[in-house]
Formats: sequence, C-alpha cells, structure tokens
Amino acid sequence: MAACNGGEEAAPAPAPGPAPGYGTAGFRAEATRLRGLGFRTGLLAALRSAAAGGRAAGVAVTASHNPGGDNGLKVAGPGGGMLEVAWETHAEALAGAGDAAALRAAVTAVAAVEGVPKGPALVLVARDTRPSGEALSREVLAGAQALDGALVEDLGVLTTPQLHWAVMRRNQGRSSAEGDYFSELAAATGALSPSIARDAAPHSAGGALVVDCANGVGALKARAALEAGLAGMGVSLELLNAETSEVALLNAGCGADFVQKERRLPRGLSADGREGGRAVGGVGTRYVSLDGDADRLVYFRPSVGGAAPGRVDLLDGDRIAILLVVWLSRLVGDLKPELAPEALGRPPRLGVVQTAYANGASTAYITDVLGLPVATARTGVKHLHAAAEQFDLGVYFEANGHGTALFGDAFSGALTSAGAGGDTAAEALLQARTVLSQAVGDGLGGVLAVECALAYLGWGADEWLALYADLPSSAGKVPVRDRNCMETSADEVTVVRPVGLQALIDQAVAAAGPGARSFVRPSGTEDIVRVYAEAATPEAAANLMERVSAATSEALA
Ligand code: 16G
Ligand code: MG
Repeated sequence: MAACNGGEEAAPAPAPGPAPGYGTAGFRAEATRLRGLGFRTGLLAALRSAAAGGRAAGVAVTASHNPGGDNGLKVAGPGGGMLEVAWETHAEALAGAGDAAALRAAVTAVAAVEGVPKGPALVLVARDTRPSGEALSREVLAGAQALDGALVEDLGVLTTPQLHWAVMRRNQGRSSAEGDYFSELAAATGALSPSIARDAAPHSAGGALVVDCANGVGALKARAALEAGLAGMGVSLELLNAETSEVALLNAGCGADFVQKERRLPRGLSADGREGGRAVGGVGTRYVSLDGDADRLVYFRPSVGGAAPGRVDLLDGDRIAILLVVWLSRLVGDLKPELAPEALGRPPRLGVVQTAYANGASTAYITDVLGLPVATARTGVKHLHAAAEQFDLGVYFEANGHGTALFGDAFSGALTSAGAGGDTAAEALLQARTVLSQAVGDGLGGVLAVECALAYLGWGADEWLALYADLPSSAGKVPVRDRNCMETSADEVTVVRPVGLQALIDQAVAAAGPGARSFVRPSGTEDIVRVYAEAATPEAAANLMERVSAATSEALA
C-alpha cells in the first residue's frame, strides 16, 4: 500500500484556524491561509496518481477570478478533468491533518479506502501569475514527493486549462509540451478555415478581436495561442488588460467575472475613449473577456441605444453554447450519411448541458427552436462535464462562461473513419474537437471556437444577440451563518432543507406572475446562499429575488 517516505516530516504547519473546504473547484482562500495546504494537496495528487497506476495527476495553483491576494489549489484527475468528487473528501482529510503523524495517518487511511498500491506516481504542477504562487508551488512539489515513489514536474506558469490539457495528453502517451498546445490550436483553426464562410460572412469577415485578459495568466499565453489561428481568418488580435506584473490589477474591474456580473465594460475600454484607454467601436470589432486563470470566456458588445454609457450586451455562456451547437450541428448535418451514421451504428446524439442559472429563454431556444435535448446539471464544471458525456456530442456551458463541447469515443471513432474516407465535414468536426479542449473548458480554445463558428455562420454580435431575448433576471446573495444548513435537490432547483422554505419560494413565484421562477442554493465557494429569479419584467424579477432572499435569510437565521 502507498505510504509516505518520511518527507512528510517537512510538511509546513497549516495556518491557524479551520482548514478551508475543497469547495466547488478546489481550495481557495487568502494566500496566507493556504500555508501547509499546498504540501497536503501535492501529497493528495500523488495518491490520486498512484491509485491510477502512476498515470499523471495535476495541481493548478490559482484562485481564478478572485483578487490577487487570494490563491488556491485545483487538482486535475488522471483523465485531465476535475478531481473526482469522492477524492474531494480525501483532500479535506489531508488538509485537516495538523502534524506529520496525523498526515501519515491520513495518507494511510486514504490509501486503504482507495486501495492505492505502492508504486509510481507523477504529479504535474503549474501556477498562475500570483506572486504567492511560487512558494505555494514549491510546497505542492515537496508534498507530492513525500509519497514513496512519486515523481513531480514543475510546468511553471500556465493557464489552468493548459495544466489540465498537459495531464490529459501525458496520460494519452502524447506530447504535453506547451509548444504543441499552441501549434495544435493554430493548426486546427487553420484547417477549419476552408469550411468557413460557407454562408458568405458579411458581418464577421475579418475585423478586430479585443481580448480582455483580466491582467492574468491568459495575457501571457493569448498571443501564442490565438494569433496564428485568427490571422488565418483575417482577424487581428488586440490584447487588453495584459499587465501581469502588478498583482493588484488582477481581475480588478476587468475579466470575465466582472463583465458577466456587472454587465459593464472592463477597465481600459470606454464608450467614447475619453476616460483613457481604448474607445470601443470600429466595424466588425468583437470583444471577449477571460477570467484570471483563463478557464472562462464571455463575449460582449458595448450597449447601443438608450443604455447608460459603459453598459454591455452580454454574450454569455448560454449564448456561447447555442452558437457552438448551431455550428457543430450544421457540420454534423453535412456529414455524408453513408459514412458517419454507419460507423456509429446510429445517428449521433447531440445535446446541451446547462445549470439552473441558464436564462430560461436560452433553454427554450435550444429545445423549441433547435429541437435539441437540454440536460440540467449542478453548478460546477465537474457536474456539467459528466452530464455532457451522455451525448455523442455534448456542448456544456455555465452562464458564467465555463464550458466546452465533448466528443464521445464512439462518435470520434466514426468521425475518424469518415474523415479518412474523405468526408470534409468529419474532418472539420475533428478539428473542432481539438480546438474545444476535451479535458476541461479552455478560455483560449473557446475564443478560437467562437470565432470559427461566427465566421462559418456569417454572424456578428448582432445576429448572435438577435437569436432570442433574455428573460429579465435578478441574482443576489444572502449571508448565512452556516451554508451547510441548506440542502437542495440534485438539479439545485428545489430546497430540501430547511424544511418549509421551498413552500415560501413557491408562493413568491406564484405571486410573481406567469413564467416566473426562482431558486436558492448554497455557494460552493463563499459563505453565502445564492438567490436567482426570473420573471416577465425586470421589476418583477427584482421583487421576486428580494422576497425569496428575505425568506431564505429568515429560514437560516
Ligand atoms: C467554481 C466553479 C464554477 C462555478 C462556481 C460557482 C469550476 C472549475 N469552477 O468557480 O464552475 O460556476 O464555482 O460558484 O468548476 P458558487 O458555488 O460560489 O456559486
Ligand atoms: Mg477560472
């Protein structure tokens, strides 16, 4: 059975106070509170790898869209995706181990429960641009090496999706070099170009793409990842908020989280150019924001008409999912019928996975207009990813911009044989599979996929926004003493505990008029309960949100 090699004696003592929970997507806290946790997370990742017979696991040192003073630890499982839910409990057990003896005991317990053999292990470690990441990475590397037989590789500064990609590729026995990540994105985008502009693209031909990098790690990678592919489509790349040397700027007034939540132009863009920075505008200019670790993207357009200056029309994850599924389903429709379905043995099953936060109008568009199935998953990439695997081609996106499209093994096999038989649509779908990371949503690959889809369909932001009108919605949060006092149904739309709260929500929804809906769920990242409401008018949605917030606050007081 796997065991420590004595290296755990060097484990830094954890910071005082309770260890943070693993949360929706890893440990995340103010950086000084993570002391000792890096070591324990490295050890956990080594155990995960050993349990998989030595296939690599990974750790991304990042706090994503949080302020620069925070940091975090996200573990990638051997498939390249998020750490399996069962292992999150093990991560918390190691996190709670105070001294070397407790840590050794926790490792022994996990090894016994999971039947972790004594044997090889490999942990790949990467970090974002936060200065605290250097010391935290060193801790992770040392922690991983405390498992007997474990090897480590420090991949340096990478986006979170690059780390996931490296783990996936390593375990496929393929190159995981960063240069290959860049060149494969460029080659796949280039290979998609001949299929592009099928519908003659008046709006999206060329133009500029402004990428707001949140002053995060995406800024260091965007040019290498995007420039060649975009140039092939006649699109010029402009980077905004690409200053990584000043940590206070990270995610500050910019990036995907800011733009999606505030619905305002990010720092550095202004409606008229007067407040400094770049003035918005220019025919065919598109705008996209990445978050601090580049695993999310949202497009936007400066609002026109009566809206206050600085407001944006958001092209969020819901709309990105729809754009991608329209593009991909047209390519599927172009497959030569005698090739693809035969190889698969049936027509491919396409579908979309959303969370309950998806705007109801987007769900209705997918089911009623596109005629495709929608599955609803719990919040968090790991849940959407798992749900997307039920389709041959499953597009999943959270409204906040996390997502990708997954191509099932059987479908990929059918595409490969069809492509070899000269089916150009199959070849294009295989290139799309390369651009859309199969490990986890990738902001940079996502940008290329969106640009390919817009060009293929001949759409600009106007056509994309015109697909449907979002239902008015309102989101809020309720501070609570203990968010664990709340439990919801698997799809998160019904409160199970505290008993009685759901009935109050139902009453409020009924009073808010036809088409209204509201749900609450405990955050997986903060000590709050999130409240979401939709209704026919903005006022009705805001009132519903307030009423449900008050009921929640009272029920959890
Ligand atoms: C994390 C999740 C994200 C989710 C968010 C919800 C990943 C990689 N990230 O950022 O998918 O939307 O948490 O936050 O899974 P909340 O639980 O505070 O609402
Ligand atoms: Mg992120």
